[in-house]
Amino acid sequence: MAENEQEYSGSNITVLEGLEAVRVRPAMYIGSTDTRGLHHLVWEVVDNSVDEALAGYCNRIEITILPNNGIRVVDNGRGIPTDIHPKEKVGTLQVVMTKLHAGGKFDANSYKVSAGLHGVGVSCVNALSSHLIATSTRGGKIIRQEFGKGAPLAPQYEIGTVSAEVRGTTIEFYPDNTIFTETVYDYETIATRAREFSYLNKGLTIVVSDERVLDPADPNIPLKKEEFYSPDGLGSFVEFIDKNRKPLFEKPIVFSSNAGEYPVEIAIRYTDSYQDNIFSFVNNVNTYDGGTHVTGFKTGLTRIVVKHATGKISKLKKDVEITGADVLEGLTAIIAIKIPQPQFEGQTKRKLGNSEAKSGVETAVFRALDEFFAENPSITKIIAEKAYNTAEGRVAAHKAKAAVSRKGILEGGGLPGKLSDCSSRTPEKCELFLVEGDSAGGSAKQGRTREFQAILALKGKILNVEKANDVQIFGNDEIKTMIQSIGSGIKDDFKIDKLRYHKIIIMTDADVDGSHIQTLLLTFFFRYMRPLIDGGFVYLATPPLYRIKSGKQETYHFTDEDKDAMLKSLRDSGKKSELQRYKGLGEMNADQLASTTMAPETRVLKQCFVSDAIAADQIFSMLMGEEVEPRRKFIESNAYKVLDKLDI
Ligand code: 0RA
Repeated sequence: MAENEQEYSGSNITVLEGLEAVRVRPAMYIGSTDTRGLHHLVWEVVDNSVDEALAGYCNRIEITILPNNGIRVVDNGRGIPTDIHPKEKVGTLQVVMTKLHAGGKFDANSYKVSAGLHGVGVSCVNALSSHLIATSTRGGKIIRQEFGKGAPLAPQYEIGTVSAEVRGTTIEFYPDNTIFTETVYDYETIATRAREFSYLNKGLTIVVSDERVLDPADPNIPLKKEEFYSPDGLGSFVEFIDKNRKPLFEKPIVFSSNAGEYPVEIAIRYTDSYQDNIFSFVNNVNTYDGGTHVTGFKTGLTRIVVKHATGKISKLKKDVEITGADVLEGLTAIIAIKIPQPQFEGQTKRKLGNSEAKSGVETAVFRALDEFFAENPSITKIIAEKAYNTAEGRVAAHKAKAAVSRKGILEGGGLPGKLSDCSSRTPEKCELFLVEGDSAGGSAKQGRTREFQAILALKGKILNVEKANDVQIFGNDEIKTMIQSIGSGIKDDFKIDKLRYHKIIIMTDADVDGSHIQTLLLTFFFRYMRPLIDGGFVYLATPPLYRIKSGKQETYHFTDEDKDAMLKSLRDSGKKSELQRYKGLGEMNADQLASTTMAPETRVLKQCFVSDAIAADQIFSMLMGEEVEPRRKFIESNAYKVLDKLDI
């Protein structure tokens, strides 16, 4: 036994050396140590369970948020092997949990889930957890091993026996709060991702529950618990995404095929939207920035729609030609491909690079839809008509755009007269304030630091881009001046190196209209200048809600609690106070606005980013879509919740 223990502690040391690297530079392995990194630990474990499902051994995964913000993931896969690993001479369970990149399966043929930062392995989760308990049920035995900061606390031990058919893995972990800056799990974030997983893996049941808040009537029941299961996968995913839009035909078109050597599954449908919504996945992981599979899809779709549309209704509209952009308008699509060795590109590694995926998907789409269109003439006609209508609109918009372009707006040429620009020409230093209303714009102009702060006052509400076509968008003055001032261009012509300000700060009144304007502007950025949001260039200013004056002392307060506390403390010390509630930015003079909301030393900015593109798309399509009443209600009651959801 003594010998055994010596051997054991020997391997212990090498383990520590391997995982120490993860603890020293956690961001290199999981992206960050904030709330994103914290949730990344969950995906890392669940990815392993989904791998078991992909390999056909698992159909149920349970994710539980535990009372002290630990996580438990249970699956009914094969269980992690617990025999002695031939090379490492310790239990395979320990090897999987402690060897970097040993992660999941050892056979090269399985589809390892690894996109972007995913796939670094469950050992990283172990390294970044103060405590982790791994339990494997296999061969009739339930075997457990516990770890602290990645190091085994003891050898594996048997905790019970079961019949041999019962198999599976349970990983319970507690993120190390000396590593993570945020340690509270968000139920919605986990549930959203679980829903996505269930659509992408039809037949797989994923249960998410939150044991932090239990039913007072029955303490065995968590108040939040959802079960995600989709018998038909991607088609339902499209319906879910489109739930706030009007579809042009009822059932999404779903097909699976081989893209060269890779299996690909695709679902598409058209709606009356002016946007396209393409979501792509490689091995179950969202490729937010697209890549070769998406390029191949677009090319294949354009070719096949043009082939079938021509001759159908071209007699009526023979003078317009359908282009790729016309085929994309109003399209909702999901592309899910499986690639054993995916290559990811770009700064965030969210873009597929494998060149063979392009031609593979293109051919797959062309062939599958060629057959579908031949067999479904009524749907083909709807799609053809939509594409021709869009093409006609585009030709009209081209004239509007050309007018804009001549003035250099899309090229970032001249600057609009309305812009009070800063004097610096170093974009990293420069800030653009988008200010609600001319009067606040005036105060902002007086209060700014001219060197690096530019002011653009916006008149009232800006155009709702969710409900406008390109003709209206390029004809809108507020939007034109914004595009011109920002300088980077839009959509496919967006060039980040032309960006004139690295902080774009939305400054509106702290009321319902103000949050509506924020949402309109964010919708515009999300749809037309998405890299601005992804790159973290967009911010919200937070003006104070109250000013309290007591003698010569003036204080500003951003929440009701804060204001009440101040009033109480003044009252308790027998001082008189005068309370002013700011109804709008315009009530502050230039000095006050500058010191409370604009000066870098004293202001509070909220950085806007979108953590989940599908959730964001739904919120924007709901908020900005056709249905007026639910939207109005939502904005009035929930405006700030919406922003929370977007991680703002
Ligand atoms: C190594 C080898 C095998 C499965 C696993 C690891 C495995 C890891 C995790 C993590 C969470 N759930 C998991 N389920 C399985 C293959 C086992 C075999 O060949 O039987």
